[in-house]
Amino acid sequence: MSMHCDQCQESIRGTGCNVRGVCGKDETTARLQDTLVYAVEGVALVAAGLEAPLDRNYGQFISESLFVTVTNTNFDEEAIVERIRKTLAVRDEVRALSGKTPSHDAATWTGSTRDEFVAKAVTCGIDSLSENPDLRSLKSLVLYGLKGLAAYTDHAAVLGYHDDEVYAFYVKALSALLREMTVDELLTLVMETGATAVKAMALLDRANTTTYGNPEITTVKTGVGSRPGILISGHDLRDMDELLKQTEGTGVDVYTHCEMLPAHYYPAFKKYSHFVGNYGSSWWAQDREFDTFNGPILMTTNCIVPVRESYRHRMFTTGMAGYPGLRHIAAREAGREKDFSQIIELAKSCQPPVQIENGEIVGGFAHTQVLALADKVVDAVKSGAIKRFVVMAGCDGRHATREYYTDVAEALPKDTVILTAGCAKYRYNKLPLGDIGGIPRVLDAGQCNDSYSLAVIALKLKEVFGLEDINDLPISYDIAWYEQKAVTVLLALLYLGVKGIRLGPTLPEFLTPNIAAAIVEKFGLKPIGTVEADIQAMMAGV
Ligand code: SF4
Ligand code: SF3
Repeated sequence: MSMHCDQCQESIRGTGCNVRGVCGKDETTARLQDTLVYAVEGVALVAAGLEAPLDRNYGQFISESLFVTVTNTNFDEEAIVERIRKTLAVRDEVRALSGKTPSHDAATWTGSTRDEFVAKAVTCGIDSLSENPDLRSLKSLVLYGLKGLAAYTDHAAVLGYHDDEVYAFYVKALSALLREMTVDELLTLVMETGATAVKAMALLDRANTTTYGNPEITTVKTGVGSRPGILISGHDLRDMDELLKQTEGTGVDVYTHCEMLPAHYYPAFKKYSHFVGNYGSSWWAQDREFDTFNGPILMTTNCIVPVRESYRHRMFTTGMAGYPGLRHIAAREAGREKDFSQIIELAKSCQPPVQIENGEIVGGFAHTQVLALADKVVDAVKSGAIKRFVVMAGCDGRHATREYYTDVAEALPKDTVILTAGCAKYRYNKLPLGDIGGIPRVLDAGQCNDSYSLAVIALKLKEVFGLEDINDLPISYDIAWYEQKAVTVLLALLYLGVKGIRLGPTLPEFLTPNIAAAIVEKFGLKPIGTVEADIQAMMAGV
């Protein structure tokens, strides 16, 4: 048995991961995830036969199942086996509702044991998408875009927000992956994935801001207090909300890690005095940082790295996240909050965190906050005080090549402003880059889930400056990617007509030379180069 996974930037160059994932995913888990994706495609295939729109519960279920397969989200064989079983049951339910049985195996295959599901993957992994490498490459681009999309729609659904058009697109696109398609058909589907990504990101933005308020400019402390703490990571704001409520008055503090940092920017959360600050940095440094944190850690989504023995007993997962041997906080029962009491009890018996830094991070520049400063920003552009904006959003990762982003941030001329979102910011968000007339030179909109803000800001500036084309704005894009949500954001930007995006540290392994060349030609997408050459080109608007 072997595996084949190429969905993230750290995939082994030339072959993809085929013995064990660089992320730590083993063959069995990789196989099970392939089978889960195939089971979800089966749901979509039978749902295509429904007369009525897909019920929202099924839309949410599809989102959850795909989210499980996003890089670094779920490594737990047992949880994935159970999810495949449930997905097959959902498929059969939807098939019965439609009254039609498509002749494709995805609509009818059965199985119930781990071994059957592992064996099934031999015929339904990514290699089965097409025998033609270019077609397989385009199908992979759609599939990975859908996985990122699923994370967004799951987060929105958790807050009670749904978009039936997005759910309908899952049915259309996932079932399309099961049939032969031409390059042109697939290119159209890629663009539709980008269009749907914009809708899903807008939905999530509405869900977050309606529920928790509009992010505000906030200074977040990176030092620690003297009480025991709980560290919460991942992207799920409802978990954040309920953890803060349940820890209030218990003598336990709450700290954010990695992509949970932007929770500090929301009015609904910043009001808590025991919400102390952010501990540590990016996801890939978690093994060191979780070690010194001393208290329990709650992982609400990706990114989990292989768990060290030293903190295994105090690490928990919830939602779609999972890791073998860790305790998992169960889903909410109808009308009730999740129960975090065992984490809180454990925290009370732990030592306070060891301080590893003692500074501040400023963020909260989501679209409403930046647009509130629009006059100031526009004046700064008109007066020449701001020459250029550089969007450096996306993901962080382990490889030393990502020092490029630190070097770019440091070397950019002082009259440039960096717009960011996602964990990519940890490469430069603690540098003393200063401000321009009171406007910080790094404007952090929030999580990767908030990348929509950057699109709204660009579209608003286009309107304010009376421009016809978004590409006439003094904005360059120097994006870092790692997992599939970044693929989704990239497709959204391409759909919005943004040209000349730099993407790094490398172009996706899953793009064949032909497909990469086609995308480069059509959208002007380019791999990053040297720091000096890229800055020079960006400042020249190239
Ligand atoms: Fe490899 Fe990335 Fe797949 Fe993990 S998610 S197995 S690192 S390609
Ligand atoms: Fe980061 Fe995993 Fe992508 Fe949310 S936490 S941006 S990599």
